[in-house]
Amino acid sequence: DWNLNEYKYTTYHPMSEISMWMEQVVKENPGLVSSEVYGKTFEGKNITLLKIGLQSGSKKKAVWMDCGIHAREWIAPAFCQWFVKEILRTYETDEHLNLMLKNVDIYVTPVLNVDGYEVSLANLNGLLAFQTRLWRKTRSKFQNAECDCYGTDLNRNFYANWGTVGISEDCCSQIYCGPRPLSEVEAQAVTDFVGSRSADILCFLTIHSYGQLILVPYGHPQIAAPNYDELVKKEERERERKGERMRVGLAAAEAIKSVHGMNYTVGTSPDVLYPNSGSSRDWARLWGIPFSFTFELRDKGEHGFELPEDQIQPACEEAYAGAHSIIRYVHDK
Ligand code: ING
Ligand code: ZN
Repeated sequence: DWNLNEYKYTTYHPMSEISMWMEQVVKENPGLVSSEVYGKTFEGKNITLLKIGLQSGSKKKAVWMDCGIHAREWIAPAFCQWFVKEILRTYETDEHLNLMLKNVDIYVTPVLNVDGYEVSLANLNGLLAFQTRLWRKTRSKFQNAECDCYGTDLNRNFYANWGTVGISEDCCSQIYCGPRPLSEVEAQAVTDFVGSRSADILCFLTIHSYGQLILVPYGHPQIAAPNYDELVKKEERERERKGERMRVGLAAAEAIKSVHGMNYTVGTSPDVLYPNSGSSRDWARLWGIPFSFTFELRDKGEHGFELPEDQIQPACEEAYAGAHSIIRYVHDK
């Protein structure tokens, strides 16, 4: 027997501990937190989310956050846990947060790519070769595929200009987009859950590392979905560059900076780095969710994916401020 006060948020945890943590969060916070298994991974493991919200008479809106879509980005699952912990710590005294939890349910998936995360984490116990620490993709392997490599890049596998730019068709590549859109059950699970509730979802936040970025749609330089008018696209692209989503992102970056002085860059991925297609962020936006952002947490490359544990706390503190700023905006709007 243990209680949540004993959980250490400033170390990285294997999936078994994160699962126990989720169970305990639900157990210690009945009426505020529930959990739901909304899919299974390729290897048949549960994909679990926590739903955080207070009972209220009215019909509720929702906010989505997923972490750990890429296996090696350990700070992301650590952040999802921190984010939940902070809400639990403050919701009774923070009046505005309390109000938000009456109007909005927050869905948090601490680890989406469970199979990949376990491969990357297994290195902790010295079970696997060093290289697996930097595993990124899922662990899928398709029968009759003429390929010896495992895994698809989940963030290239969504139904958003799938297979067009910033991808590889080589199944050994880190950015392999998969044999078809939604070939990955993990991407399908998010698509089903979010897609069926999209009318209620105010914002979609997907958490990665590293780079200290807040990315707005779209990752595709010229959105080219079927039936999508070219002129509308061009105008929409311009609007995205200057518009409300950019301003909300910039406000989040300001909030982040105010915590530990760290600079986050805001923009579309083609503007900030390079274009990509098939991301969950683009899919959510195309599906009609008004606000959709990718966070790339610390750092800017010094440690990269192997962010030291002594940076978990400051990285999470500032990212909490950024996420809170966005959620507050979409709620108050
Ligand atoms: N980055 C994301 C990726 O899927 C991204 C998002 C795309 C960033 C394109 C910049 C440019 O590649 C990571 N770190 O996974
Ligand atoms: Zn990533």
